[in-house]
Amino acid sequence: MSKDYTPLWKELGLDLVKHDGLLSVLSDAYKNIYLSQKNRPEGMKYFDFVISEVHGLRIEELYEAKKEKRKVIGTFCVYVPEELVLAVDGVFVGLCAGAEVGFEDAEKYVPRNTCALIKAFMGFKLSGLCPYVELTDMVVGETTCDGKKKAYEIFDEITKKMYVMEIPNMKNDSDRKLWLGEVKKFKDKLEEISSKEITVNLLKKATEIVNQKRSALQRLSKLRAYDPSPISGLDALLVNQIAFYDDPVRFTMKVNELCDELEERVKKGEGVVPKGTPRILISGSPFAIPNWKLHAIVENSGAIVVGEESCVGSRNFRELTNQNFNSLEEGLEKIAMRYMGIDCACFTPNKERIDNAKSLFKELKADGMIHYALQFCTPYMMEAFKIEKKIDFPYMRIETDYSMEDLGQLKTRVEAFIETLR
Ligand code: BJ8
Repeated sequence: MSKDYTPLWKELGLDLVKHDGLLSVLSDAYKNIYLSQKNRPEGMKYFDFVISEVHGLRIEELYEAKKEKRKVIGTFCVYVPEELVLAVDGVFVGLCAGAEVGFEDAEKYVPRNTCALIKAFMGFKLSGLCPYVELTDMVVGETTCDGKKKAYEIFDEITKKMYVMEIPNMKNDSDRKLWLGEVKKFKDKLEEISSKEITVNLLKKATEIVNQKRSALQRLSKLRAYDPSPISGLDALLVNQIAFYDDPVRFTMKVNELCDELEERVKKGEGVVPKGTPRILISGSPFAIPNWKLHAIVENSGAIVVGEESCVGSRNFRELTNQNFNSLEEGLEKIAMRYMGIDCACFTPNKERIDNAKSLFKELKADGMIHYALQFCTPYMMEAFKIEKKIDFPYMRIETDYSMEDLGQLKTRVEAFIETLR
């Protein structure tokens, strides 16, 4: 880190001893998994820097933003409309949920058989390890899976900061109407806590910023379709993870710079692996940072990950919000419509996801798909079977969590799958 942030962490009430331990484990993992990769694009240096300052500079930026009376809004799901947060000049951040941290503490509040993502966000908070959650003015949850819904009730008792948006389970006209109402209520809530009014121009500007960010991520995704791929799956995953907490304008600029470099690589036929390396599309539960486990296994087994059909991936950037609106009402409708298009497994029916996964597979010229579900994530575990019956390409199902206990077993299975693709 560029300086000592201990006074800031102390002020935020973090457990300094445990926090030091966490940072040192993270830094070792990053060195082993990321910095050991060969032939990385120069443009990844920015993202390495962001990671090295994930609990440093970015936290200081958020702290400064709060001093300027800007509101920091924490989220756990891609259904929460970022545009509205930016329209009140707020800061939008995805909260820590991707590591096996504080599980013992979490299990005092939720059953052991809860998905790792939920236990992680509870654990990070309960063990005093997430500076982001301490800086938030409001944490926005959503009624997606049952685990999250119930965990948010408990999280509210602990943090007193929760605001929950009701996400319908279906996509009929009445559900869309309900969702539009929720988007409007969220706008009102943001206006209330920030004492700022969202005008049509502010909403347009915010929509443009978010669209530009998603367009940059789309551009990165398209570049991964080349064989050889100019970037590793691990690096592309990292960029997609950082999309949830970096400043959106700076992030977009850096992703576009990275893409310029990758385009040059493509022109020269340069890649991070030899042409013809087996190409894997991963589909399923989200990869909250720093969950790099499956990508590391795949890429250390002689294949390359070329895409993520996931919320930390295509589900986050596939659709832009229609910017052609002339009134606030129309703008809110376009936003509601855009987010209702997301194909999370929490919806029923959810045929779009199968269609989207199939077309992404084709677009990215993948050779095989690995369906990844976090253990106890019923929606994705169930859909894994459904997808298997509807596709005609090589496919394997994996259920895992954040622990390293099943590493050997997973590696054996993944290697065997990759072997069949050669
Ligand atoms: S839109 S995937 S981010 S809900 S992994 S907590 S589903 S039991 S995270 Fe998600 Fe929004 Fe859907 Fe995406 Fe539950 Fe599954 Fe755990 Fe999950």
